[in-house]
Amino acid sequence: MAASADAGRRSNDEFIVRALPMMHGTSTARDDRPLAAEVVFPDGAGLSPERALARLHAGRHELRRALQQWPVLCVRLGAAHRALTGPGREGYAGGEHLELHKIFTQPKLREARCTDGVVREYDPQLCILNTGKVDGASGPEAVQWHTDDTYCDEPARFTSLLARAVPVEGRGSTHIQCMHDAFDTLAVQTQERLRHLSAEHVQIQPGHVREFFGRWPAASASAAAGEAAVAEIPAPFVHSNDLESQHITATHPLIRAHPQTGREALYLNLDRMVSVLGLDTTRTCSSSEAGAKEGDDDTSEAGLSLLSDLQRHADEHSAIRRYTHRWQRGDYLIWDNASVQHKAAGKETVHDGDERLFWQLLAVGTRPLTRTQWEEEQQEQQEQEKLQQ
Ligand SMILES: O=C(O)CCC(=O)C(=O)O
Repeated sequence: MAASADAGRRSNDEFIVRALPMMHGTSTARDDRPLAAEVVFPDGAGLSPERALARLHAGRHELRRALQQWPVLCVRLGAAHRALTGPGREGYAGGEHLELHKIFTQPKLREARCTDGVVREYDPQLCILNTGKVDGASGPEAVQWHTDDTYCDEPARFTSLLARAVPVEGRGSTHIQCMHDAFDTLAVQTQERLRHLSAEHVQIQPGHVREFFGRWPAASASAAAGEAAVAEIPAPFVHSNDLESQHITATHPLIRAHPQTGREALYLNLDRMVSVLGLDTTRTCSSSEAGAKEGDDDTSEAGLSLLSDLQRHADEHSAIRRYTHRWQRGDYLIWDNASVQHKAAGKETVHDGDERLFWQLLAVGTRPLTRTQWEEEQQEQQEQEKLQQ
């Protein structure tokens, strides 16, 4: 399949990949490329779902390259998705989502510590989450900036959402921002100090009880499908209210190198981070962007205040690129968790009675590395390759 292209737009006979406009932050010194692109079918309205998937599958190498170029990619399935998930096909399993996800990446099994204390992985068919439901009483979840799956040792490289129901007129958007820009716009001395810090992430913050297991069948598109799904959940996964004692934890650098390019990014998820490690050895970590103060006795509080300041820096700096995704039903949106943070626009952007429902899948990732570790790993790989020649 021949692909012809310029920097912002690539096309072949079967689909077109083109850049999407950003909302803010188009003028960073290092990088002003758009964050997001969309994949559209020139003859979309009449396309069958099978044909759409076959085309994407045939163009998978081009699509994977596009995902390296843009950290956010949206496939506009439109009518093809409606046909796939219309009457009689609204079941829980989400096979089409999984099929699409595999065109781009390798699905990651979700991990949880179960009621018997053992950490287990889920079958991908069972790890499709319904997220972002709006029923008038509750707003969309995830309204603060975050990165997914950070409590795992090897957090998900990508997250994808398939939009099954969306509010009309673009309400209930998802915001995405570039964490390479967030790093680049810090003072050089602050960057250097942060390179020596790491943070502890927990699945469940003390005091939070999340109903993981109860959530998916309850929010499933049809009650019958939900019940069938419950019946399929293996016994150890049965929901427990005692999740606080069952959390998974991981420690990751505050500044991570992108696994492919090595480019550094701020790695923040205030929803899961509970402490900063290494602060006492970098006591001069003070600046307007990084608030831990020299001589601060309480490193725990100083750590949390540092994290808040860094997040505020990411949220407020005008040179940080941001993209707002205005959902259309049938959108498959995939983003690179090593490059961006995301959040739901929030309740104020939706109306009572709006429906907003996504399936979510994760992708296999690797342990986040500092730039130094990344360079060492690259060197080792090159030496291995030389030995094998
Ligand atoms: O509902 C949204 O817009 C965002 C969902 C989200 O945060 C997630 O899938 O991790």
